[in-house]
Amino acid sequence: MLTNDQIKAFQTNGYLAVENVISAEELEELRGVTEEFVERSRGISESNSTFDLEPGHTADLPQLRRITRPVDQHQIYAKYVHHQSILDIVESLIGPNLRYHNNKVNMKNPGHGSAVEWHQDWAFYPHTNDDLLEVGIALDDMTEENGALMVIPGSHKGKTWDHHQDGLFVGAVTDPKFEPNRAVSLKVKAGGITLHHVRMVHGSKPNESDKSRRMFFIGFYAVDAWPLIPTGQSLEEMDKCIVRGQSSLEPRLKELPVRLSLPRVEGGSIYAQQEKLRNTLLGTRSQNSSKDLEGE
Ligand SMILES: O=C(O)CCC(=O)C(=O)O
Repeated sequence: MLTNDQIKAFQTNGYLAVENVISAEELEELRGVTEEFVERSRGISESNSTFDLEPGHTADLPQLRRITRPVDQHQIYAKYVHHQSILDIVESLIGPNLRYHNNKVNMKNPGHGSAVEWHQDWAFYPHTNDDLLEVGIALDDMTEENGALMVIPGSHKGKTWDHHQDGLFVGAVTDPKFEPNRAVSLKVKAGGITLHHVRMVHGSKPNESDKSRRMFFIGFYAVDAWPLIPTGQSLEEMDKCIVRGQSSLEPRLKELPVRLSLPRVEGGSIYAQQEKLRNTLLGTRSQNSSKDLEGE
């Protein structure tokens, strides 16, 4: 459960870090299953719908940067969409009726690890209201050196920045007026979580340390927040993702700054989309192309 001060801080700043949310046993189990996926990635040489590979990935030196939709891939990950302590925290921020959707494990290996350029999740998937947030479960201690998630406090109350370049959605802020000068790193210990609001401007640097940085992200949405860009999910599929509370056929409408993430590179992950960026602020873009990956 969160204190009133923590709730107020989230509302004002748009983010929160909460220590000691999952137990040492849970952390061990999550690390174990994540290592299994890294082992499996030795058998593939190109990114696919589950494994998103860093440039330079080989069987001998696997460089897996993302497990896409891990909740659908393994029951250990699936447990976390029902994790009661996490849901209690999320409920106190966006209400009692909750659905999960996006989920991924983002990994930055020591000395490797792609930067994720500044962006707003809202630019990828605007909804009828903005009671959406992303939980990041830290599998390692998050530090500035290993590429902790960075946020711009209060930016969730501001504009929706342009994420287009040459008329194409490229998954990162492209407006030359954007200056990330108030950025803070969310330093949380392994077993803690970060939460960031869907409109928060966020990103992360490459991992320049000798320690890994693995984060398991799950997006939770108020059930009455309805996607403005069709997801292809049926009502039945959407309702299967409700983890607390009731289904609703009455989208709640809020007047908000929306820009549609269209047209976009078909089936590209955020890494593939951001590879198109000419001006990077957080890291050098690799020339790797991650094809056939989904969403954000
Ligand atoms: O892994 C990170 O540091 C950033 C994650 C993120 O914002 C994303 O994958 O959309």
